[in-house]
Amino acid sequence: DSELLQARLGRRYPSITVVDRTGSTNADLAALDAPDRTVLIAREQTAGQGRRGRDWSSPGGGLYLSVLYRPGISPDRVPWLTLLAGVALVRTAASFGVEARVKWPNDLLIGGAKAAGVLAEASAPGVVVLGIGLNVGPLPESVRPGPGGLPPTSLGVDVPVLDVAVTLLTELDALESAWRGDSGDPYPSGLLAEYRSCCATLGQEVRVELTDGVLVGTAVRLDQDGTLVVRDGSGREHTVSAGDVVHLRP
Ligand code: BT5
Repeated sequence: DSELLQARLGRRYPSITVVDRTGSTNADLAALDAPDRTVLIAREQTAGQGRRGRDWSSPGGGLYLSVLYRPGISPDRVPWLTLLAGVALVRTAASFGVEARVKWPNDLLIGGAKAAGVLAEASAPGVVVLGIGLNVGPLPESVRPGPGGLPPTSLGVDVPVLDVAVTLLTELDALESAWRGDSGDPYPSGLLAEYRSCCATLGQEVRVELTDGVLVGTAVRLDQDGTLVVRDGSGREHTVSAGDVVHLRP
């Protein structure tokens, strides 16, 4: 499998490993001193991680993929990797005939339910591990939302998981190379426009759980650095870089 994928993706990714099962592809890559764009794919995870200590259910039939990037991504640009992955996921779903949108910052929504999640972690200075979990085939009963979570769904296509991986890695490469390329443009305006067009959060009334309270308002735009700008009832604008966003009108 690994060699087949390597052949299909050429030199875009120097090292691609496919395993049947592991704990967490993000944790595995973070523990390696691996070169830029090393890819690890698992067909199943036993300890899949979501954000903030949450779990990612990872039964067989889904795609669990991590890419290690180094060096040259400054910490303030890391949030963009999450947004890039969201756009790559929307493009991938579209290529299999499925219309999907992104709930800011990291959930892939199909019909209002969550089909994929993204976890970008700075594992060492200058090293970022980008993890993507995507439900591909029929969803087992064991996949359940956590407290307050979105209902889960799946791409729902009868396609080999590794074919989906090839499309996703190809889209990710196209987006990430353009973004990280030597144009020196700190503001990826084309990407911002594409993100806007596939973002389900913008224009919505949202409720945001912040560490120091709750913010209710309208998600009006994304800043150039990828943060969400929410306008509250009194017209004041707040930037939200972390925190859990809930759509009030699904
Ligand atoms: C995420 O966290 O959405 C990030 C998920 C990243 C998973 C990938 S798989 C490859 C790599 N290796 C890892 O160990 N992780 C990455 P968050 O936004 O915190 O969402 C977690 C919540 O999503 C859970 O609390 C559940 O409510 C829900 N959930 C868990 N598993 C799910 C699934 N398979 N499908 C849909 N929703 C799920």
